[in-house]
Amino acid sequence: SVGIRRRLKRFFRRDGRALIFAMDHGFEHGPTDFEPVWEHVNPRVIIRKVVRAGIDGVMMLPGIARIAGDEVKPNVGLMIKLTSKTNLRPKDEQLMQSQLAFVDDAIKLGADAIAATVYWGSPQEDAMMRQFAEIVSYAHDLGFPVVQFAYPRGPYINEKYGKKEDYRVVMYGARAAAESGADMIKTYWTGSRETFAKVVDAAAGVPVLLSGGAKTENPVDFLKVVWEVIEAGGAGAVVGRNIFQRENPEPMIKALIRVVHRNEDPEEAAKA
Ligand code: FBP
Repeated sequence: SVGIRRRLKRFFRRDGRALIFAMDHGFEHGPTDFEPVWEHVNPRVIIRKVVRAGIDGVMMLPGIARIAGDEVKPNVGLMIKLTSKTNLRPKDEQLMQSQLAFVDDAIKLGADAIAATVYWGSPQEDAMMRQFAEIVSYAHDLGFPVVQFAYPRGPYINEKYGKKEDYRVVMYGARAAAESGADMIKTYWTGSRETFAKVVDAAAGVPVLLSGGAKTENPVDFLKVVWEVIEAGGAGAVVGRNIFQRENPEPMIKALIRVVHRNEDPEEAAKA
């Protein structure tokens, strides 16, 4: 619908690419993720910084939007994620995300897009698929785009492919995300431009964004991955730890913008 298309454009610049800040870690990993730069445990502080630095969009859970939604200026896309899990759960229940709020709640908080995770290959894949179907059907009815964090993980994946970052697994997840109605896909780095290009192809035109991953010691190492993603036809990146675990996130955000939107060489972008 036109509503979905218009709202999607709030995240992407004219080049069709986006740099989005992720901040659901306090719930998903626990507040220890903020210990490297403790003042960033305060969502208002870090969101103000990333917005000032020129980020295109931000992703958060509903409660963080209640606390810090005012910091997200109207020209910045707001993505509200409706599923999560804590790291406190028993290990055999870690392969499931539960719904902690509803599409209506996200809309009331001013969301431009709704986000939800699916662990493809999980023993609870069936429940997660149903959860995603309910979210996507309701959100689409109201004209809201849905972002799927398509994260394949599960015992059979490890047995058959060795690791969840194997491109055959990642592109399978991206394809399943596209086929289940996602308007944007967020997924893992596959290790090379050639393999990531296949992930992009498998998504059949649905924009694919990189999921940041753990902070790299050297910022250039992360910029290089994002550069490869862009060269592979990826639509940008959703980045958490590589931003908020840095004392001053601004240079990293500015460098990421140069790489994502100007295809700038990572070494040059890091120096600028
Ligand atoms: P990062 O850039 O810090 O990796 O954030 C992306 C993200 O998807 C978060 O939204 C989420 O909390 C986290 O990674 C999940 O990571 P995992 O499930 O791999 O521990």
